[in-house]
Amino acid sequence: MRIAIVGASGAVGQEFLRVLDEQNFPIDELLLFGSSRSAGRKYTFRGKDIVVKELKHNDDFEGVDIAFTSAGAGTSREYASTITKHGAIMIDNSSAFRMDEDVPLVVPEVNGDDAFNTPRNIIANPNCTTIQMVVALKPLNDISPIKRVHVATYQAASGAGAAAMDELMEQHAQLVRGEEPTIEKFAYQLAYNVIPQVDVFTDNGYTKEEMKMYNETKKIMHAPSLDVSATCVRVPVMRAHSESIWIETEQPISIEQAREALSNAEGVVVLDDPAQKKYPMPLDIANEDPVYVGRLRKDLTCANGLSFWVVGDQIKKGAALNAVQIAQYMIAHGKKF
Ligand code: 2RA
Repeated sequence: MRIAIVGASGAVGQEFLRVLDEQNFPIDELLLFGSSRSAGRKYTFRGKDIVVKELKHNDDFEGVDIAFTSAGAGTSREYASTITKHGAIMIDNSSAFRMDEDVPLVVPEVNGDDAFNTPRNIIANPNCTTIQMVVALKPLNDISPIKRVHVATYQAASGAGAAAMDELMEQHAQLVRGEEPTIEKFAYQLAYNVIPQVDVFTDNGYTKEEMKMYNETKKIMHAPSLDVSATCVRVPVMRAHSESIWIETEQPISIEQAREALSNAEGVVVLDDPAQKKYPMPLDIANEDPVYVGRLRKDLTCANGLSFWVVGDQIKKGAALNAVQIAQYMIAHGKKF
């Protein structure tokens, strides 16, 4: 297969290189694209050096089977037709097309079959916070439909990209040296702080990040009446997002039922032994593939309520890995590239 990565120098682009290799993805030729700034950089994949080409409106995507794109919504919008016009499937990590009716929004463990309905040759990869949440919601929703979700996120610097991760490290170093911290990527100093804002505010008082969780969950789970109220918070963690989730289901679900369903669910690992102080934490889950669930308990405020804690690597399952798994799902279910 001929595979392209667009945005190859970014945090997610670099993760694509690692994940494609780890997953032993079948690749005859890998093409890397980026902005004029990253064009000319060289990355090694399976022992071969590949030079990043500048993304341009030309025929570079002729013969490409799948293009994994992660270069921002503006770039995705501008280059979608250039990328797909010769038949390539574009699996896009940006927010550009997620809510378009003719673009499927896919998490393979939840709605993998939607990936086969691609009138525009585009498949959207959901936002990282939504991906890890719906992977955990699906097995519970299969027992009894979820009526509503409350969620508070604890989002790592990685969600804002490689430069944001550098900024967090640099802030710590600057503070230790007694210097003023550099603040460019976040609204405030993130080191030794938490910031209750991810992305910009919308008119209803929620941020765009919070509204992504609201809208994307409905689309992925085919549940237009499933409402999600989210508070998204940036925390001084390098990599892997955490989420505290409360759900209300139509029928009560016992802890035993929930634990069994989550333990058997694809892509989920239950790590939940309070007596042994065992629960998932971002420091341990960074670089892991599955979504981890712990702190499973009844919600004391709601007869049909459950509460639990979910941690997933934002760059992996929240971005590159989910996109690669979409392609793997399609291949496993008969798609010929
Ligand atoms: C963040 N959700 O964590 C974003 C990245 N897609 O900032």
